[in-house]
Amino acid sequence: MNIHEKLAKVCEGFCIDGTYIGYELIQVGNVNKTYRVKVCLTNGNEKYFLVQNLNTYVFKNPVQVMENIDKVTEHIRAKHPGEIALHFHHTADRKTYIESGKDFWRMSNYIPSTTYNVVGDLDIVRNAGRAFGRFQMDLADFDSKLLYETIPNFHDTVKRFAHLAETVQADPCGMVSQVQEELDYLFSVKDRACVLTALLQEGKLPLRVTHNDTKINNVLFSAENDAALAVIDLDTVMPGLVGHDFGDAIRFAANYTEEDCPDLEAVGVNMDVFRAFTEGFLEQTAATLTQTELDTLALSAFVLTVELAVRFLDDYIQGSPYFKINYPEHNLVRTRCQIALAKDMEKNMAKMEQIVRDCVASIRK
Ligand code: GN1
Ligand code: MG
Repeated sequence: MNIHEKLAKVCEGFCIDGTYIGYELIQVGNVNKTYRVKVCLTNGNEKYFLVQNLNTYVFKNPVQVMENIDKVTEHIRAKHPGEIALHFHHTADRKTYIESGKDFWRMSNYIPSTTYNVVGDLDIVRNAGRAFGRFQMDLADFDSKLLYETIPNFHDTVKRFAHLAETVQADPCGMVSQVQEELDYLFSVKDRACVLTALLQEGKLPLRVTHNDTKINNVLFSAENDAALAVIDLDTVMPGLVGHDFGDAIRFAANYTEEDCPDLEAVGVNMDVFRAFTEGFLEQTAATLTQTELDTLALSAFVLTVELAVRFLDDYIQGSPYFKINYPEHNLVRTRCQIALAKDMEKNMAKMEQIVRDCVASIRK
C-alpha cells in the first residue's frame, strides 16, 4: 500500500465523515512521523486532521502511550470547556489507535496555529512559559497512578550516563575514538548533572505529573495574536520533576540557535529568553513549588542540556537507531551543540539563579 492508500484507510478507520484528498508531511519532531491530512467532508467542506505514525522503536508499548494521552487530554479539556484543545479520534470500537502491520496510527484534530523553533520575541516566550506552567497545574490533581511509565527512567540522568558508559564499552560501530573529547566533558560534569536524580531518590524533590518533552515547538500559538493555544506531543506525560519540564524548555528555547546548530560560536543561553520564560512559568507555578524545586530550577536547565547531550552521543555511537537523522553526523552535531550550551550555562548559572529568585520575589510580593 502506498502512503495515500494508508492515510485514506486511517481516515476511514477513525470514522471521519468524508473522503481523504491528500497530505502534507510535517517536518517537526525527532521520533514520530506526522502528516497533515486534508479531507472533503460529506457536507462538501474541506477539513484538516493530524495523523501520526508512532515510532514503535522508541515507544515499545504504544497502546499504553495512547491510553495515557486519552486520559490526560480529556482531563485538560474538561478543565477549559469551550476552549481550543487537543483531542484524539476514536475507531468504531472506541480505540484511539489503529495497528496495521508495522504501522501504529493515531489521529487528532488539527489546530490552525504557528509554532517556533527559535524565538526572540519575549512576549511569545513568556506565553510559552505560561502554557507549560498551566499544563502542569491542570494536571496537579490528576492521579499519577493512572499513568503508565511509557519510557521507563526517561529523565533518570544517572541511568542515561550508565547506558552511555555501556555503549562506549560495546562500541558497536567503532566510533568511540572520534568522540573522546565529548565523552571527557560529559563524564567530567556527571555529578552535577545527576543532582536532580539524587534529590529525587533522597525524597527531597516531589514527583508530579509532567510533560517531559517541553520543546517550545510543542506549544501551538495563535497566528493572529501569539497567545498559546495548546500544548501538544503528550507521548511522554508521566510522573516527573518540575525541573524536567522547566529545564528542557530552557535548553531548547533559550538557546540562541536550533539544537543541531553546527556553528558552536553561535550557541549560548539568551538570558532575556531565560528571564521571560521563567516569568511566565513561575507566574503559573510559583505558589505551589517547594523551596528545593525553586532552588534547583536554574540548575535543571544545565541538567537537561547535559542529559540530551548524553542521549544524542549514545545514539550516535550506536549508529543512530533512535533519533531521526538527516545526515550521518547529525547526532554528533546535536551533541556538540548541547555541550556548547551546557558550558555557557555553567558560566551564567549564578545569573540564572538570581533571575529565578527575582521572579519568585516579584510574584509573591
Ligand atoms: C525527541 O520527537 P520529539 O522531537 O518530540 C525526544 C525528546 C528529545 C527531543 C530532542 C520520546 O522529541 O526526549 O528531547 O527529541 N522524544 C523521545 O529534540 O525520546
Ligand atoms: Mg516528543
